[in-house]
Amino acid sequence: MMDFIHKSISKEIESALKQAGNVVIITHINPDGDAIGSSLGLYHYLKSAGKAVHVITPNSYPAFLHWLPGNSEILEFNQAYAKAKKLISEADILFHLDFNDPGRMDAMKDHVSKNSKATKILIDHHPKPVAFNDIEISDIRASSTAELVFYLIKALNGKLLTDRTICECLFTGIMTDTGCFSFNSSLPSTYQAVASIMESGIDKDRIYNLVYNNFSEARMKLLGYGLDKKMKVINQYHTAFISLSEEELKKYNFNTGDSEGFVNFPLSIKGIRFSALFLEKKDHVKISFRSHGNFPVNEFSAKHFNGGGHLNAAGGESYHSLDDTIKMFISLLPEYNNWLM
Ligand SMILES: [Mn+2]
Repeated sequence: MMDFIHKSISKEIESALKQAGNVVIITHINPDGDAIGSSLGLYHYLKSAGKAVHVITPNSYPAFLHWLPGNSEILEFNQAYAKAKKLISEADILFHLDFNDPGRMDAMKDHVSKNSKATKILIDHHPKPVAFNDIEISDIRASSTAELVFYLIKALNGKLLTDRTICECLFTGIMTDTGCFSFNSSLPSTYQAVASIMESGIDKDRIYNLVYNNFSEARMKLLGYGLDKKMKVINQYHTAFISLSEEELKKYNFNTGDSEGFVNFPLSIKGIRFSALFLEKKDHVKISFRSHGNFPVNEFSAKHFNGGGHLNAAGGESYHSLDDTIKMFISLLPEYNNWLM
């Protein structure tokens, strides 16, 4: 069994919780399945433990996560600004879930740093967290933050892991952050957690359908268009990418989450080891990177595209035009020849 949660850490969290009345769980901007799943799993656990607890996200998240139990209780900072600010100011504990840098809180960052006296607890699996917490559970070996929350709950009060509501949320986090167990999922600990989660009686197939078979017709057509007309394969560098302009996204009635998973498709071409997706937004280009093997897309993104993330999955941003961004991307590839060959 992995020692994700050291005894001294769970003791510290236990005693912090004992003294706390108000707890707020914060996750990162553009929350994904792990951000929402881990936050709601912890939310339901803390509620069962008798805490006043709230989840706050910096902004909205895709509709395929809206079915999760507790979804309607989540506050979006940019929508419920006054209430969220008050809750953060009054919190005794702030949990920071699934991010390693306070900048990932976006506009909430300043409010948290100026107006919160809470004990700050990090639960995350991204590399090298910035020091902004009092207590840290940070482990890149974990498949997901949801897996770490599972082991934290197990250490605090494992009896509650029979709760189906908690387990549905944690399963969603693990499933989405591993691409249905296709990456970041080579350790027994992940399956030990999932085995225990299955004991709670969750309907895994229902969850899969709610998350993955829930797309609009327009999204499927955008994917088809992206693959057919907008994918470029650069065999020399084992690289492929898709780019979509603001106009193209508009034509397909683009909604948050519609491009989820697009970046993974080029990686299933034989020989392709590096994939990117460029989406033109109003004032920047949003970029996703994926790789097979050792090529560190988090370092690539941090160095050239204002981003970061995991070894094989990272995000980034560019403030150049879409065309210039792509030109820059292509021009960087020779530098990484040794990694990509
Ligand atoms: Mn995650």
